[in-house]
Amino acid sequence: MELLTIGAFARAARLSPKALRLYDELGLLRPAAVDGESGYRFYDPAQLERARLIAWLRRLGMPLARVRQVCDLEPKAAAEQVADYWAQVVADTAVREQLATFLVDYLSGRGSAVEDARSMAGIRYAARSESGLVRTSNEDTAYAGTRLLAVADGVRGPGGNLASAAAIEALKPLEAKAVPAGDLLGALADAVHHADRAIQDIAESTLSGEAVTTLTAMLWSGSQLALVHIGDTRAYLLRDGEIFQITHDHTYVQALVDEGRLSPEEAASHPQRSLLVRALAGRGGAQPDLSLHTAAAGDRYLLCSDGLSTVVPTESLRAVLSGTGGPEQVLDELVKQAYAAGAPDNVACVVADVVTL
Ligand SMILES: [Mn+2]
Repeated sequence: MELLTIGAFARAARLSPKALRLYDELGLLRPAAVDGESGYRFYDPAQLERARLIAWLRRLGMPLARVRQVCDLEPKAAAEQVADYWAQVVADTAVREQLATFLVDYLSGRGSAVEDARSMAGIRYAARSESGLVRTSNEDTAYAGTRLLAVADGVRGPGGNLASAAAIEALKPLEAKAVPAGDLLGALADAVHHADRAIQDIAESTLSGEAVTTLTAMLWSGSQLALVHIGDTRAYLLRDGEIFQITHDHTYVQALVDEGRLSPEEAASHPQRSLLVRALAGRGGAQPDLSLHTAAAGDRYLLCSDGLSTVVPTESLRAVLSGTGGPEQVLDELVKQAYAAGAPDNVACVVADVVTL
């Protein structure tokens, strides 16, 4: 067996001798032999594969302790470990991305507080939840108050209606006193955590052990509004005659659309379209989307359950929201259109207008 010097081995592995010395010190890759007098390290060419694997895992950002584990595994188990590690990185990055977005919004919104106070004074709002024409029970809950708007769609089953009601109950304490703009997202995130705990209690009291709900809610502080969203309930903004969906459905079909494997039209009629990939299910670790928005006088917001958005096309929503009537009249018209389309599911909606006094 011909041993390689550290320099030759480093060149063959496309690593620096410094990296190899580090791997030796960390116990990741011991030289095959060390000269007793000079201390020179020698390597077996058969060690190249392990050296390269260590280098790749380090480039991936994997911590040393985990690199050591992976290197000692059979290829198949090692592949699973790398996949697990990467899934964790992606999840962590998504959380950090939200935090970064929040900080950018928050810091850029700071200077305009005085102007905001002039341009916006409050909201006018209305909320409604109806069973629809087919369902005999209503698992949807809708709520609107001076600072809080929310809809929740409980997944069918014994705990569904309790879960949607509990999710919104957990948010209501936020109405009691004004939350400073800088605390909006934190306050909402805490409330969602409480909601998840309450849903856990409900789940434990049902026969199936399950209680699941979506939640889409807004909390206001002056012209700043924080949006929390999990599941397939939605929030829309009508601004200057245009409609924007400002939430992203956490559904299996939306994920397929995002990956380019399904068109939005195909998704709309897909048999699995209501399958949720994220929801509040009382299992801890819920991952709602959180975002901060700046409202302007004249904005109109709609929060709704899929019982509305599935049967009334977005263009029709835009047309109704563009009407000159107040929130109650808009709700009348939205519900009317859902019923005209057969109202196969429960319908919950909240409409809020941003007004100057
Ligand atoms: Mn529904």
